[in-house]
Amino acid sequence: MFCFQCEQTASCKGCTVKGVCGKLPSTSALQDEIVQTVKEMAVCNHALRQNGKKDTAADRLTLELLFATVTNVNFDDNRLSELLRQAQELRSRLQHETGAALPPKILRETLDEDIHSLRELLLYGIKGTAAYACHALILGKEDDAVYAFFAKALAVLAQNMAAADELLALNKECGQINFKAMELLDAGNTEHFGHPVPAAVRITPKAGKAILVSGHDLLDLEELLIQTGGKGINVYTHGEMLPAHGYPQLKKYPHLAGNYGSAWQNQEKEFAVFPGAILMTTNCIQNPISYAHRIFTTGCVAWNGVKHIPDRISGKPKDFTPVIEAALQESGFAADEQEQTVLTGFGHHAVLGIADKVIAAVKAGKIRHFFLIGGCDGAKSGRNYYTELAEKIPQDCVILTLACGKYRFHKHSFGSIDIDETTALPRLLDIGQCNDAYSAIRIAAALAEAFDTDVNGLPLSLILSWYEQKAVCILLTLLSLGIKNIRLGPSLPAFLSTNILNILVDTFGIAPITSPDEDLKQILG
Ligand code: SF4
Ligand code: SF3
Repeated sequence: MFCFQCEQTASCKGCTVKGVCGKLPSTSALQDEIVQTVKEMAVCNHALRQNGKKDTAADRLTLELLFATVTNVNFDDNRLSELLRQAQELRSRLQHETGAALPPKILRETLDEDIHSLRELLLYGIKGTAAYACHALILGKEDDAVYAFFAKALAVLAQNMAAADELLALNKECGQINFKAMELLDAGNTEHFGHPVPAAVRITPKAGKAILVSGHDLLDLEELLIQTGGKGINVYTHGEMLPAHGYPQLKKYPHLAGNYGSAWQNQEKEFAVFPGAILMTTNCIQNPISYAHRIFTTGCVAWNGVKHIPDRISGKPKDFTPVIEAALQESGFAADEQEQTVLTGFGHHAVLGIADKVIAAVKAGKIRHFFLIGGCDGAKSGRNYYTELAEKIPQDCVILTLACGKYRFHKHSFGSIDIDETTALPRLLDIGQCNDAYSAIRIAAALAEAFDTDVNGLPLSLILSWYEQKAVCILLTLLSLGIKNIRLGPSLPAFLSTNILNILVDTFGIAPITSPDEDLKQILG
């Protein structure tokens, strides 16, 4: 096997024996075959589109297939084999309909290093975008521009013809399309669950039976909340599900009791002692050795041998009865722990609602600088940088967070800034999940307009931590918007060649993180 699509890849080069994530060679081979078949499907799909036709089944299956190959999503060879079978069937049908010729498979070893680097950057950007588009589709939002780009770009990747310029342009377009996908998801989430409002979220357990819900899928959470109503079960969020507490249509459930644990890489320890059932709605899942009997997967996420809750049929809710029964069989929490809370819910609607006050505070010198510390968490020790940085940021600066990297420091007390006589602005504002990078961009664009500048002219620094392919597509979006001087860590992607990295540094000023003191000195002077 060979895989170097995520930040924890072995020796910062590539996983060749077994994935650091736990991916087995058999799983890796199935995922490679799925990606190859998706590219071949795209050759036919693109040909079909050039003839003015479309195939909705192919467009939608493309999202699902790619999402299944994202890091920490699907480790179940049986489910992957079934997905591969569906992909092959669809490819054959499309090939028959279009008469498109399938190009020979490209061998990695035969590619120029820089071309390979740009192709992988594009593929991972597309995978991340597919994940967001998949979430949006679940909420009834889709856009043909996304599907048309996937067909075009994946058809290019099926062949070894594109030069560096074309691949660079496609990477930029991928960033733009991912913005569209995140916008669709934002519309799906906010139309369905309301605009997030600032909310204090309990992070200590309450006495009683318990279900822990992880991942990004808010509709799964809502259906579970409805089905657990009146059953004496408290529902807790985990990881990327934390921002759910800000949505009016989710926070209204009294048994949405709080948030438990921290980021994904600590789950083996934290899930082992959680006294209830666990539901994984998306990545990141790890090997559930000691709690396999009480963890469930649903949607795109799967683990060999773990019970999977089937998809909705004809719009009917999923049936979470097995999760509820498992929770009732476990002991639950014996007693209430003393209440502690963290804040979330600072999406674009909430922040822009007080934009005038924030702008006035910046002009009056009460807020010196904004730091967006966004992105994924992971197991590497270098990630302590983000904790130290957050702690060292001066008191007159505001920290914005999104995605699961915030678990390193969001329980610390950062205080607030009195921006006028009546408003104390918390110094740490959690915007939401990784896909809420859309919200961060909306906030930055509105501030830029108010200050009559562009985002690069704002007192704002983006300090990102990456782990998997969703972070790659967000990075492409930021670059496609012309955002410069992003600091990236904890290590740079293994799939970027020296030359491609140099292009990113020269064009966009991307810089690796150094030390919190050094970076703060450079940013604040
Ligand atoms: Fe290795 Fe990451 Fe690929 Fe898993 S997803 S096999 S850890 S590079
Ligand atoms: Fe985290 Fe997996 Fe990326 Fe959505 S849950 S941010 S790593």
